[in-house]
Amino acid sequence: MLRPRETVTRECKSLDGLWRFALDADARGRREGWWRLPLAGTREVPVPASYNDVFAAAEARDHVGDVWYQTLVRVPARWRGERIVLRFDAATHSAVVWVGETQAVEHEGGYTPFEADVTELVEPGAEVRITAVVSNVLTWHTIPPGYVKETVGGGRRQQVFHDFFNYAGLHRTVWLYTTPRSYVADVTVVTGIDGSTGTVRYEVETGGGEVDVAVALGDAEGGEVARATGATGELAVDDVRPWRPGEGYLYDLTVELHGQGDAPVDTYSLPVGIRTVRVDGPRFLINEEPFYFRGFGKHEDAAVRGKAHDNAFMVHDFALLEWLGANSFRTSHYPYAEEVLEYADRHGIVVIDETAAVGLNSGLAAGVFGAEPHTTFSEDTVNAATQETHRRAIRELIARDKNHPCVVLWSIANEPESVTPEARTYFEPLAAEARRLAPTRPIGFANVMGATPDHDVVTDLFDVVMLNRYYGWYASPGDLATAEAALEAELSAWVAAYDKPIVFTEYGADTFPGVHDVVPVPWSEEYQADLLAMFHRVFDRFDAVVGEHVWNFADFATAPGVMRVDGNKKGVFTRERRPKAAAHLLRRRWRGGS
Ligand code: GCB
Repeated sequence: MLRPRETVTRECKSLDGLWRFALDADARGRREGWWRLPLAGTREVPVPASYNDVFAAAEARDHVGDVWYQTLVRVPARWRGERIVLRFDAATHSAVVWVGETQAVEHEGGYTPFEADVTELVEPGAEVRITAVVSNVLTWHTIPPGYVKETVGGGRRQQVFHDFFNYAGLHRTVWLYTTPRSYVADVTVVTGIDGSTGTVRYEVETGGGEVDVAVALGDAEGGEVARATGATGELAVDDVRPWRPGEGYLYDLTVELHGQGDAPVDTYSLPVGIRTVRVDGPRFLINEEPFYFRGFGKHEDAAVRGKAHDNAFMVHDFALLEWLGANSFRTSHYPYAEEVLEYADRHGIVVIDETAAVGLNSGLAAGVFGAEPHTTFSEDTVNAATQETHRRAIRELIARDKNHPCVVLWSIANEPESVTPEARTYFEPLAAEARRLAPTRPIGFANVMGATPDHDVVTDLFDVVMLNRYYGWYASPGDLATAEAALEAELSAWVAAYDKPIVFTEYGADTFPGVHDVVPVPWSEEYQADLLAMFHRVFDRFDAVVGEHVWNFADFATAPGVMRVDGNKKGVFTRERRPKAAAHLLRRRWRGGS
């Protein structure tokens, strides 16, 4: 799915700003047709933002169900004759959208975009009312899953099976944009390198009528390096300058559609990084060179705005990654804003791109998150309908992110149950689907503690072993000697069982900033640093370990619970991005190479 871009034939109008807003605790709006009139009440909400923390009210923070967003927008008169599209970059977790009185689009899945051709629903020059009802409800059939509990106090509570706050709302930009009536509908590129020659295989999908396709590839200085005609083809680039970690060199693929006249009917322009990715035994190769992941599992999370995309936080987070000497991160536990991937493309930061499939694990759900005891995979819990949603989530992730050079590995789930025959039945077709859709990138999933090679039944379906391990924290807290021995033993078992690269996608310890001790006491800043150093000692003993992603980059909000003090404190930075002692340890390791 193409990101909206301004070109000579296209215009984009962001609808970000303050929208009218209403909580709908009694679920009346859909019945009463709230889209037909201006929303009642005086509340306004910023877009993009999670709505939960912007109002000083528990009814907003803990709301379960529908909320309503509404705005009035004037469609530019000069858009007459154009195709007009309304696009939501994200609505968490599901939405129905009306343009005026007409339902235009609905979508499920809180972290991927959706759009509708609204040409027939708007009048250039006139104002139009756009209304969206957004639900934060998670069920057994959503990704991520959850369920709603009726409480004895009479309220409704959202039970989640994951360790981050269930922020909701319009988290990313809403756009109105134009294309000509005949338009570039999609572009897919696959790049290769052979000696000093780069290749860009491309495929252009068009909509709206018979047109001829022409493509041209320009370098970063604006010079043309290759051109071709036809909806599919391959471009060769002499003396290619590859995209590589630390150097986000991008070419620009301009796609033009031609009709009768001289001027192009439509033009779209796509940044392209030429690079290869491949797994070879235990090595992870980018441009045929071994790559070692240094970085974090992150979250889209900040005070007040919750999960909304924010350019200031984005640039600052990337600056902190650079300060540390990190070269990569994982979009734990959902697809991040497209702005983030584009930034990573331009700056040569490597990304493990994850779906929102977190919480498919009854052990954790009941043990850690207080859910009722249940079986993960069953008719009544995670079932064929959930699997279908999950399949769609994989498709939408790949459709959105397939052209980003920064993405080198798809993670199709975080810590699912992976030790039962049902898990294999569930994951076999999903892994196959990811491979079918994106055969040029390796695939993986983040394996949960306890799913050791003697119990796990799905790792053979994947290319990379991704381990989330909490030795020294959830296992043997305060005893790093025992933790080190256990980690080393488990790692030896993985190396013996699989000839695949191993990336530690999580390891870490909750740390309350400002707590210090002279002996290794959990929650102190010294303990976090000692624990990370212990993991690093063990990693360095194994060639198959090709990456270390600390959990987490920064402290983040979670549901309240006895395991969490004002959120998860495993950040190397606080939620405000102040470094804990461990940040300096990582900087020494990652910048100094020691
Ligand atoms: C995990 C999860 C992550 C949690 C983390 C923790 O294994 O993948 O979402 O936040 O552990 O801190 O417990």
